[in-house]
Amino acid sequence: MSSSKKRGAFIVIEGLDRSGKSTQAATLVERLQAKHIAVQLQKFPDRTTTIGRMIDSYLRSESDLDDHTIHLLFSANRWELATSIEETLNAGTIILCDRYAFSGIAFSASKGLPFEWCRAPDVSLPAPDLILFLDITPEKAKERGGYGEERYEKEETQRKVRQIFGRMAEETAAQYEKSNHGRWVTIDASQSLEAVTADIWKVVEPFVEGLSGPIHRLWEGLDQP
Ligand code: Z5A
Ligand code: MG
Repeated sequence: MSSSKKRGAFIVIEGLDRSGKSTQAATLVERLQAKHIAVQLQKFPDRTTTIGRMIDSYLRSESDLDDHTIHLLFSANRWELATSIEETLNAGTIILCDRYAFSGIAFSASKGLPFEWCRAPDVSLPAPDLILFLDITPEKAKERGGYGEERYEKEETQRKVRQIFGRMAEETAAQYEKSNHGRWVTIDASQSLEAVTADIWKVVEPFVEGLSGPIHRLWEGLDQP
């Protein structure tokens, strides 16, 4: 007896500061809702939880934390929402996620923490079915009104972060290809808003009807030959 019930796709939007993640996420949600497709927007950090409020205070430089501590808090913020993400996906709703574990690695590793150490706490989180990486140079991003007041919103940090995202793009694409699950797609985010929206839609469209396989686990089995 086979069930034809499908789950929702787990779609993550990643990218540098000012690459347009939140703008594109909002546009995509509107488009899906207009087509009566169930979708839920999730943003990380989720600043509404107790852990999220500690992160918010750190990002605004209202409190100081050791680099390891803040890294683990970002990861804990994802873990505290992991069960509800899985339940939502299994109920048939798409989750559109504005930043995820890839940002966690990129920003902490840019401060000098070892890459593998940064990845460890996020191993086994729900794995995205699709990662849309909005790529833009820090120079071009800066033209969009300059950087803000929060930590990390500096050109030099953004440059290092972009390098680490580049490494993750290669590794994740190779791993996803090997496991025959999921996709990492790099989008040129320096284009006009409309052009970026169109590129995103082309990649997202095949995912909107839902998926039949199980939700995968992030980076599990990575060390196995
Ligand atoms: N962080 C971390 O360290 N560890 C973690 O695990 C996680 C995060 C999850 C806060 O993130 C910080 O947390 C972040 C990483 C770190 N630090 N930095 N940098 P956040 O998500 O709250 O903040 P953000 O995403 O970095 O900033 P942002 O300003 O929200 O960027 P965005 O969402 O990518 O951009 P946007 O708001 O959609 O657009 C920015 C402006 O550009 C806006 O005026 C738009 O109208 C304009 N825009 C957008 N697209 C275009 C195009 N195509 N052309 C022209 N103008 C455009
Ligand atoms: Mg944003």
